Amino acid sequence: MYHLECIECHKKYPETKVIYTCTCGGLLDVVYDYSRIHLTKNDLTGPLSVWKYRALLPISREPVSLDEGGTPLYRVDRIAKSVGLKDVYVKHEGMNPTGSFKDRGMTVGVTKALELGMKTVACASTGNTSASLAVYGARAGVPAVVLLPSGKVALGKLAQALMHGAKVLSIRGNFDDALKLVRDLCDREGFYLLNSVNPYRLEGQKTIAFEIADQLGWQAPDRLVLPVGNAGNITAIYKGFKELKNLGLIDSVPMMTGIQAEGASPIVAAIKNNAAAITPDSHPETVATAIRIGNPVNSIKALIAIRESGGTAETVTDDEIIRAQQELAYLEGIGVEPASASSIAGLRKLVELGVIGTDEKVVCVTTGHLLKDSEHVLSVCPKPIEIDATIEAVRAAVFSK
Ligand code: AN7
Repeated sequence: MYHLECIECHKKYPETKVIYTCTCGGLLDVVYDYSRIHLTKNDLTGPLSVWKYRALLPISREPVSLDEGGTPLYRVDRIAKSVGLKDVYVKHEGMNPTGSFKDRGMTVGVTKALELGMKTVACASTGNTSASLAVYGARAGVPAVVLLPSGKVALGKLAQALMHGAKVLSIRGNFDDALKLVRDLCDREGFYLLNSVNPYRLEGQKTIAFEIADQLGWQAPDRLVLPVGNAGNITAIYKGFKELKNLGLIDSVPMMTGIQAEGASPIVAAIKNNAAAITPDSHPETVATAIRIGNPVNSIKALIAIRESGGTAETVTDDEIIRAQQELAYLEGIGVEPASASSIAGLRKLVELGVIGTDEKVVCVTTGHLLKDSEHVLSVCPKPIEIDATIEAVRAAVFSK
């Protein structure tokens, strides 16, 4: 029903082969025989979840699952008004079991690890991938090894990786260094690599597209806006929408619009310079530590997704990210981590620049939950007002300016 295929030289590999990139160095895709997949809207009734779309997932065994997916799509009229649009939605991926979209990839990826008979799973991570891998490793009963950039991982994410029993290694280097090391480690030790270079992980993440179309009544929005780090998610979501279009379930694919932090923006630079490939950034820096990535492994796929769909890419500053995070929190009651807020910051900037038209229906993906990074919250919000335990002090404080 499916195989792995290089996006550069189109060499094919059987789905039973443990391989992450082609012998030519190209990225791999999972390619299905779509002529054998007959899926209609009537087959897709019932509650949302990753495994609702099983006909389009490369797994035959019982999944390792914690009921991932099924995240809310909120209409956000106050944000829409604030940025000058009419039709804006937030797909809040922070509502997944571990608080980020990574769970969609991990339920598929860790299940694939079991199918392939792998004994240990591993990843490098800016935080969320490690939290998710630790949790799904625990659920599967398979040991997990995670490599993190020392001192640059939000505490909530680190806490998850530790509590769920992963072997946590803190690397004196950045995410890009950690990814290089874990790829080497997996090659040497036969561990299963679950970074987004693994095409099976992206298969899980493409279900974000399926759910959005499903929630909008089998329609694609005009535009999808999301944060970009290692560029797996933008690639995966684009593939998801394309598959729905191939199957005749939707008529169009949204303009894929990637947002990066100004201090870590190689994909935006490549789009603006019309370059065939990115120039890696050796010193990425941003308050949004989740996307503090200078050499995105899926950049070639992401450039294709953005260009083919007629989308774009834009940077936002750390201050713009924090403002967007606060706005989403107090205007709409949606709590997201800084990286996720970059989608809202990017939306505002692209409307101001006239790139996003005022009649567009836009979905912003918020990738991770507010509670992932509470240290950051305490550093940008006013402190609690500490007072004596008397009603006079309470009343004075309540009405203080
Ligand atoms: C909240 O956890 O790369 O462009 O190692 O945690 O698919 O990489 C996290 C990425 C956006 C970027 N938002 O997604 C990791 C990691 C949040 C994230 C991204 C991440 P990709």
